[in-house]
Amino acid sequence: MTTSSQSKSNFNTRVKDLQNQLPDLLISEDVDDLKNYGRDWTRFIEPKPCAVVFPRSTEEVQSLVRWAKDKQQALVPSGGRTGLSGGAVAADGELVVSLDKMRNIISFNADDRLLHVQAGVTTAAVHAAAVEQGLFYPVDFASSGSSQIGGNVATNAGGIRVLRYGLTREQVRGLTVVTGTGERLDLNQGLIKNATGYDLRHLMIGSEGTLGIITEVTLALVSPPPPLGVMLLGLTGIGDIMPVFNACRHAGRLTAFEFFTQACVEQVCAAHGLKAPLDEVCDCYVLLEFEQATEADEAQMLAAFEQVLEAGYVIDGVLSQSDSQAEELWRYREWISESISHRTPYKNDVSVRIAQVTEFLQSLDQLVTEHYPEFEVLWYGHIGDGNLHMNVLRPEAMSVHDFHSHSERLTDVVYGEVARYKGSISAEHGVGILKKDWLHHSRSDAERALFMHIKQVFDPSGIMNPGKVI
Ligand code: S2G
Ligand code: ZN
Repeated sequence: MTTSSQSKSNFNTRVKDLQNQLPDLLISEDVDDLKNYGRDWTRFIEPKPCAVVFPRSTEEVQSLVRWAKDKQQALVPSGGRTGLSGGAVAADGELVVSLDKMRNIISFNADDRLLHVQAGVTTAAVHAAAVEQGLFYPVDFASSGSSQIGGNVATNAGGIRVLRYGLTREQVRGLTVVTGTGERLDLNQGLIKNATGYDLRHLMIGSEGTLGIITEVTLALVSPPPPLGVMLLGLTGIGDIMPVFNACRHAGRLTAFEFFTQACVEQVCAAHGLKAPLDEVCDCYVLLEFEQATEADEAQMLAAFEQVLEAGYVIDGVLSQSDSQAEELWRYREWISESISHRTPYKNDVSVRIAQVTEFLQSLDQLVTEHYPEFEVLWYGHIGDGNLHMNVLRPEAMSVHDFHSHSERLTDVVYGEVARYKGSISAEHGVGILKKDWLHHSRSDAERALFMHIKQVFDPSGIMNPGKVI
């Protein structure tokens, strides 16, 4: 058993060997790089990588993986480092493989409407590239400015428009991956139809770097939506969400249907000096976005608003009259996460079938209040696809460490309830490290046994993001 100083010297020797084997590979052992590239947005685990490398091509990644396999060196792929489950944390001498230097837009084909990019391209850059071509890349979320498309694919990122366009998975038409054996796989080649056996692309999507490193992505771009209207509605209670959702989605084409409680509004208003969204303080709110191509679209959605107002589901509401007002309304939802980050929130990102959302939310809220009355819990999320974010704010006086262990006990209660509803313990943030110990609440023993066999096939040496997911 080597001591930490011995293992440190091993690593240095090993990094020197890597430099000799791959002299063109950019490598950093800078202390700040080790800290910043050794983690994601989570702050519960101390980053301790041995070094960070910055490959610039699939070929470099392939040479690197082959070296790592020979040396039994663990690798942690790292994209925009916006993950929320510790999936890109290197806490035990792993070599971080940053895709930061793989930022090329490789090609665009107008007939296919396919954008081929390197994995390090940010989600925002993909949005911009789509707009340049008069098209639209629909997956969007608050961290899209720094998240990278490779990481979005590795975690099958969702965001605010899943209701209308699906998750990242539905946009991926091709993938280039270097597996743990050092093999390069070019999957699906941009085809729409391809009935030639197992679709390995979909195995890689959501694999969180545990089967291979995604180096290139081919995305299907779509026609831009018509002008979009935004309505923010104040509800009398959680029980009103579904009647409002059904009334609105019968009235028009929704592109988003988000939910958040008054406690979220208070955090955003306090952090940003915003005034309350409505004159009345409401128990909870929904923010919906809909296609507003014609005046009739607007009239139908307003009729739905009148209907839910008269029925008593809604207390008050506002319809955006301009793009800038629509943006202002979105702030109450989009700014929640960043407004509470100083409270190191413990995040549960869960999902149940839409039909169960109300009952699930009510029973969980009751459970949490019963078991942990001292905790400040914020509820928000993508109600339109059954995804709820339950964020427990760290009490100012409590240390991050103590808070984390307290929250893990609460998590047993939460995930027990998720299992009762046959829901998912991680709707869109992935399993990473933080959710791994609770995976059995959502995946059966048989499924998790198959995970191990699949891992063995794609990463027989166990160098790919060890300790994550399984
Ligand atoms: C959201 C973003 C991350 C968080 O706001 O929809 O997925 O804070 C989240 O939970
Ligand atoms: Zn979310």
